[in-house]
Amino acid sequence: MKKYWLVGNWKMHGSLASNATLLNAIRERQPALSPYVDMVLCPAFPYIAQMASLVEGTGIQLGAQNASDHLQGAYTGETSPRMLKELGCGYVIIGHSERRIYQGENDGLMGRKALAAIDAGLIPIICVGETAEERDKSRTHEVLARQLDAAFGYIRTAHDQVIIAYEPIWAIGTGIAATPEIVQTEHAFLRSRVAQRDPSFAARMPIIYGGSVKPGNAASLFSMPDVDGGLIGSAALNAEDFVAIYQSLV
Ligand code: G2H
Repeated sequence: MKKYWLVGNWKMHGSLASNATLLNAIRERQPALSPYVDMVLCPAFPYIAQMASLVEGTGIQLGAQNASDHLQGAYTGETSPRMLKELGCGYVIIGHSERRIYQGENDGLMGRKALAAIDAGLIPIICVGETAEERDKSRTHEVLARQLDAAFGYIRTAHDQVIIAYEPIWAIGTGIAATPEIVQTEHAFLRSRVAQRDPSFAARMPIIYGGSVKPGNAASLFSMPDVDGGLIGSAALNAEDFVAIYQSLV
């Protein structure tokens, strides 16, 4: 059976109390997880330790929303991927468009962060995606290729593991998801681009979709052959919606 990843990106939401409530509600609705669908929750940094203890023994995995491109040193305010690993994270989101837009992160930094994450033993979830303007100007593939190539300048396909998240910026938090056909086209493009470097790595590389995934559109998006799961934002903050999306994969 095909394996999927369902990643909840909680962004800058939550509190000690609401995190516990949300996790309990998810577990009540989905007490047992499928071996074919990895559920990963990515809370804000201050709650990583809290969530690590709450998910222990549940099968739910933990990820962070960002990490430094360094493993340690004089980098005030930064968080090392090694620290995240020590706290129980298995994954880290790298290069989310909200970090590119609001924190000025660029392709080169994204590549270095992906490498540091890998070196710390984390699986980077590398986000790529075009703006509405870039799509309108037929520049989508140029942009995706540039973002992907920057990251793969650092990734050693012989032994590293990464997940690519296709997140078209025009679909993020807008309520308007990309159509399944657009998602399939772009995922196939991303896979073919990586195949130019290493065909067997590309064939096994998970590519997940993010951008306004909801219970109503999840099944059709996930039915596409090159879609290996989802990166869920606002719907991940609602247990009923998140579990409904999970159940569309099992
Ligand atoms: C895209 C996604 C999660 P949303 O950012 O990364 O958020 O599902 O709210 O569009």
